[in-house]
Amino acid sequence: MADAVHTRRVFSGIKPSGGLTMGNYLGAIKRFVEMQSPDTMSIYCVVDLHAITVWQDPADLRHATRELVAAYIASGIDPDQSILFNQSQVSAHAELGWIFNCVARVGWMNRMTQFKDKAGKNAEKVSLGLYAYPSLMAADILIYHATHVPVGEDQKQHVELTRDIAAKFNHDYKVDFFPQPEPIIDGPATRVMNLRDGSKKMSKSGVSDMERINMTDDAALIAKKFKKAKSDAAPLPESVEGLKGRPEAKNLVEIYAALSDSSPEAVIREFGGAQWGRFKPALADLAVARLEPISLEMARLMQDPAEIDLILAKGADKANAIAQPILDKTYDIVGFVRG
Ligand code: AQP
Repeated sequence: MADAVHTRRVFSGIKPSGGLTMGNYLGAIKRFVEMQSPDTMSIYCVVDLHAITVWQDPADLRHATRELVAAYIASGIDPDQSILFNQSQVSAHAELGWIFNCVARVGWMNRMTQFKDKAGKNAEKVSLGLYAYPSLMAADILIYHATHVPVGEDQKQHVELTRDIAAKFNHDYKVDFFPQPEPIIDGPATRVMNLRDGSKKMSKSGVSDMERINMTDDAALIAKKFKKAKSDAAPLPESVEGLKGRPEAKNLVEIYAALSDSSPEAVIREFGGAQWGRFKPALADLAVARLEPISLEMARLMQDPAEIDLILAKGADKANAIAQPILDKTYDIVGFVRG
């Protein structure tokens, strides 16, 4: 299914399940932008079907969907170069998702750590959709025959499951139809941690607003959150090895490295031995310099929701044009009769 011009197909998505965090930006969007290139077909999705695996107020979901599109564009995703759309407008995702529900095994789903984390002690009460989420994610990727999937560390297991589903489908139907997509997990911020607890991931749905930087936070709030971010009593170490066993310090150094397009080694070269009173304000200034232009542009784009909806509709047309033939072929392979 290789495209004549594009040597690789990149797919990734983000849930419109609340305000975007700096974790989503550094772990995903920033890297999506870096992967746009003339030899790449890049397909970036607002995965609204995934968002409703946890209850979303309809008005909030519409707002979060448009705001996520605004964030993609404000960060540098070009809707003329990349295909940008929301998942629910391309029904092939859900249709292939059902077929994959019948390919994936319950035992595989039971091993998904993200489900365990999100369901917690409440596993009996969460939606069936949350449990089946990884097979829909496999469909999101494979409905485009995507070859590369840039994600944060937390999604690695789901991309591995996608590979298992593709292999089992090909094996069961004796075809060589779905490719084995590669997760792309690189850069210094593949897992940005919670600012108040370095053992937990920074999430949109985290309980306290102080534990995350939102893409819409203003300069004063960003400075306040970094000032109050948990650190420890020691100054910054003289080498990156010294970050071992210091999760909060490691996280702040990695955030600085990602925001400055450098590496933890370079940050330690500059700040090794510094006290938090020097490092935290420098980190806050850097975050404001990097994030404020994006949030201002997001606010500007959000003033014209009709334009955002038009971008999504055009993107959905392009996505449908790729997805539908792959779904048709899948239906033929499975044995569905169509008139
Ligand atoms: N803290 C993070 N560090 C690095 N990458 C992250 N991603 C999410 N959080 C971090 C990456 O962002 C992409 C989109 O994620 P998602 O919104 O689809 O789902 P998620 O991983 O469940 O994100 P959240 O923020 O934790 O959402 P909620 O709280 O609603 O469940 C993925 O590539 C993810 O790796």
